[in-house]
Amino acid sequence: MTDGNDRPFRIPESTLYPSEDAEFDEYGTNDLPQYSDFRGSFYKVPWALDEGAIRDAGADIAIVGAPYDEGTSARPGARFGPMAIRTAHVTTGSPWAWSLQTEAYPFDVLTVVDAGDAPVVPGRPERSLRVIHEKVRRVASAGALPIVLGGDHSITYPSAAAVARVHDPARVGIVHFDAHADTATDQWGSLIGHGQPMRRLIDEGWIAGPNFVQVGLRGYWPDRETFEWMRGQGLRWHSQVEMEERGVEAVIDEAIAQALDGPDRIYLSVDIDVVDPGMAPGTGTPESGGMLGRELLRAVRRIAGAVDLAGMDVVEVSPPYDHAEITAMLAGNVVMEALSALAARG
Ligand SMILES: [Mn+2]
Repeated sequence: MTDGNDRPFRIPESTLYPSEDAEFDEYGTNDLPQYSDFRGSFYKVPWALDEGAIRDAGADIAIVGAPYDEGTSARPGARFGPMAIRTAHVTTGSPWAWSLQTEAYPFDVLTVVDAGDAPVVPGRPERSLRVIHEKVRRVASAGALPIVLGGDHSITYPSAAAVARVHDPARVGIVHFDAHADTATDQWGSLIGHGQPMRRLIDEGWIAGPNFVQVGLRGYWPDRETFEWMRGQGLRWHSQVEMEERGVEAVIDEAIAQALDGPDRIYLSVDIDVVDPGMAPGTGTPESGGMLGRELLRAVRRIAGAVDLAGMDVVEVSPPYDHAEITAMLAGNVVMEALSALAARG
């Protein structure tokens, strides 16, 4: 039987395969899919575990894990955050990634390494924060920009203090994305819970109050007295409602100007709970009515593309409460947007 066109259908023989002999070494680790030959680092970047290795690599950026969640007041699990963020892109990521948003190859333009985790152990919270501080201090001293994967928000206290110590506190402002101000006096008597890090940083003089700028606040905590203390310190904040009324863009531009009113560089702290729990469910203290994921990514691109970063963290990813890696993937993309924006600056 013929339908009037008897041209045969033949799938062409592929010419892409090498000879059988060459097959074993056909792909290098970076050419394989992320899930194949995955060795645990962020986007398969090389490990550089100490200051010497970071210097030898000439690293521009170093990923640091801070697997600590003993400051959590409600739902724990953020100690698994660094592991989850590093593995979230094993299905889709690539060291050859090209950013559609900034038209840059982040890993091509920048030398990015993974410095591993701070040597945190359970049951010794003060020590854990001290070793996180020391790890971040070593990375920053070696000349790399630390991007710290939390961990609960307690880790911003030792991390931002380390960056301020290396760069000079007078030169560093903070833009802090969060549903919560994290400026309470104490948490059931503890000064180092995840509700306190911002007060510690200001009280100890690591960051000047007027250069401490918070974005995304909402919900029912902290209380009036705490906001009065914040006002007394000159701290500036922009609520979620303000972003809804003025637009995210206008608020971010103002936040940048306020953080840099004196300092010349910014430490960027991103609590993933600034994003609506619908888009970031895997977190310790979810708060309804937050930013869209894409709004946060756009804001991070704007900041990393416009100012000199001194350090950055992404915190409060709690994998046991996550679903389908939604939150870990968003946190990984926050890092990728910062890298892409930095790369676009050349
Ligand atoms: Mn927080």
